Amino acid sequence: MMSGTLRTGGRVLADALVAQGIRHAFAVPGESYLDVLDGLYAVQDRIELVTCRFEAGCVNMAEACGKLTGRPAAAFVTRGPGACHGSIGVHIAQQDSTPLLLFVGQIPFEETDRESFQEVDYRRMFQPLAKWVTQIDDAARIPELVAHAVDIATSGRPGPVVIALSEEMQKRLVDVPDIGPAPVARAFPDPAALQALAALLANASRPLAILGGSRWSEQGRADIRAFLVGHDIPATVAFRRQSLYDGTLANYAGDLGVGSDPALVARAREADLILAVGTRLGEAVTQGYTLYPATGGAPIIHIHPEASEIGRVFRPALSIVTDVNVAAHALAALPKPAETPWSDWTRELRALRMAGLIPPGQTGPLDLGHVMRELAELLAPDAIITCDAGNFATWPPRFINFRNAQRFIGPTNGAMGYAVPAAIGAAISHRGRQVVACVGDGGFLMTGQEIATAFHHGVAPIVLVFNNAMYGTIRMYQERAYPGRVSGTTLTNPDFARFIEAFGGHGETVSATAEFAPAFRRAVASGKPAVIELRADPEQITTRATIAQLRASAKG
Ligand SMILES: Cc1ncc(C[n+]2csc(CCOP(=O)(O)OP(=O)(O)O)c2C)c(N)n1
Ligand SMILES: [Mg+2]
Repeated sequence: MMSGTLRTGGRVLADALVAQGIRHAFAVPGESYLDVLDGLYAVQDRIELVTCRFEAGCVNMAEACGKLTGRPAAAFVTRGPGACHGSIGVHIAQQDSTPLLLFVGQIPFEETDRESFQEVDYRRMFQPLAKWVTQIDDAARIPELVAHAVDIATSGRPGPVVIALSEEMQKRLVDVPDIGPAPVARAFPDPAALQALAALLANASRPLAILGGSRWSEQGRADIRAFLVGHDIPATVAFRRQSLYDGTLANYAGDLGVGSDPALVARAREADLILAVGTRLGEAVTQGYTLYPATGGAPIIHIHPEASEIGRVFRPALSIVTDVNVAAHALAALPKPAETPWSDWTRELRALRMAGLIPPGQTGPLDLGHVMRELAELLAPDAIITCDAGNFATWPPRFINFRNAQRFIGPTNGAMGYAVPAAIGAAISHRGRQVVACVGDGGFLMTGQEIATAFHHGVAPIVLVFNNAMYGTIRMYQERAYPGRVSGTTLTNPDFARFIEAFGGHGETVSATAEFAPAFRRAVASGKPAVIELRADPEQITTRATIAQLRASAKG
């Protein structure tokens, strides 16, 4: 926008998003930000405004967009109630290190601190949930503060920024230039540290890589792959970070997180060099901080964009503060070693992974292990798979080696209600890609109604509802701690196929293994948003245990 042009704050904000390259805004409207909605009306050819049904869904859609692209999407919610509903997406973005902008319409500035209608102090409310919280009270500062918010969301350890927009500020007419994106400052590794890394590797006989974190670029993924394949180092991914590595490669060893293969976890404890790239060494990855001793164990090389994450629990032998993609580039440039004495170890871990893919057989007519093996064959080569939180969520990563162009994403903070909105956000921001959501019967009825947003915006995700008629994860803990005393964890469900049919979508109910593949093909062919209900045997409480087995071991 040229200077000399007066614009409302609402319009300046919409233009600021355009200037920052933001292409998607997910919103549940409120009278607290009418002027921004009007600004978005003016830029509708450049920003797709997605009208959502629930703020938790709305912010999750934006979070999924940010997770997949590495750039923040914008979410808009109204003050008070809207901000409270939307806060779960901020928590996900914080724990998952996802760039995100959440805008909250604020009360008129002159009413501050009267506890006026829906008044909340967002700086205090979001302080422990967000990377940064601000409030814009001067329309002339919108371009500056939005640019700064994007820089914060995307730099160092990425995360969510919450921006409250006071009401009358949005109406004010100002003459202010737009501010475009700046290249994000990237930290580069010290060449001496890379030498030290190579020296530690030269002394290793059982190295193990753990990949995690966010904002990996295509080039970064290719570079880390070239390094790990070139050095034949076994690659694992952190909890729900399957998107970072091609599972079909001969050095992919599986995931370290919740529900991981105990055999892999046992072998990971025997590694004599840990190369953690981009990941936090957080609770899920480290099996409740037990995977390695905090000090005095095998050397840990920790590469992370934020210095304060390194050595937080596990004291590293070598720490490198750098952008993940820069790190990958530098690692790919290391000379290939003449020999890789750990190659037998790498083959052994891969063999474990491949053995784990064979469904062991389970009780009941619907064998989810076999269903997942079939799903692996049925998914488009570049499908995006979104996952919710629950015990069902351990079936896909256990039985599918996701391919290079496929993307498997889920909330590493364990938030139920993520998968359906994430699938819709993914489908809207990646039109033409196949999108499949995996969700439990519990999680589906938290945000499954967002499927209406898919219809409204013309996208057609396929939702697999794993129905075991319970909050299975909690039942699992219950059976371990209080065997046989089922309390508060059983569910009564609707007919999920008819649920989606009421919206005009395609519904399928699958009760036996052989029914799955034809049902999935019909769902794809329908071209409509689809729900495939998988009537899982409740007795098969995890991929590895039945309820009877849990009870037996709890009593034993
Ligand atoms: C928003 C939210 N609420 C509650 C929980 C606690 N919780 C974790 S898993 C789970 C049960 C999930 O049930 P379902 O979606 O049916 O999956 P299942 O475990 O049965 O496979 C619950 C209640 C959570 N993680 N997130
Ligand atoms: Mg369930």
